[in-house]
Amino acid sequence: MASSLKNLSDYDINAVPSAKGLQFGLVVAEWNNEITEALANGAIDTLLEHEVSKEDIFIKRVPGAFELSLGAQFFAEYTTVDAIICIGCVIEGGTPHFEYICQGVTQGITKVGLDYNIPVIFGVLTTNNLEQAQERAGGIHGNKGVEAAVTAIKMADLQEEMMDASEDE
Ligand code: DLZ
Repeated sequence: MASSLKNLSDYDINAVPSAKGLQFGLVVAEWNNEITEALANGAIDTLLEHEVSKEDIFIKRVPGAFELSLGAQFFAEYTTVDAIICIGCVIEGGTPHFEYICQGVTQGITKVGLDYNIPVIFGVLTTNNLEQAQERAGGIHGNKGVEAAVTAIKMADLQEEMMDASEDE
């Protein structure tokens, strides 16, 4: 069971609730855009497969992964989306830049979700090289954008369920 969860790209479509009527914001980093666009397409296709209407998917681009948190915060602050998917790809170089960006975006995305009480999903690849990124953006390790979308749907559904339950109390 645990191993079946390692690659959500091969997930059981029936185990994911319908996302009909929900709205999703995608923040996509432009750095390594060959990878991030493949991830974004994976996420969009997955949302559509789960009955999200095209009009309910909002896409905004930011320069790099470091800007994803603020992009997510703009969605949380200025829109009515039910969940936000952050898509990026940070590839390790020869300087400590990699660590700073990864740390910044991880903490930033977590903070927006907690501050705004909204699912903010970490669809960011952090890889040693371009090949590893390609393997996870539609290659042998699946498409992590698909996994991010599945996670977003599940979290939005969970939030709805818990909000409904609290209103019934
Ligand atoms: C500067 C930089 C570097 C070196 N590498 C990446 C990367 O691999 N992936 C990515 O998304 N962004 C990178 N950036 C840009 C930063 O995320 C950010 O856009 C700039 O530092 C400006 O704040």
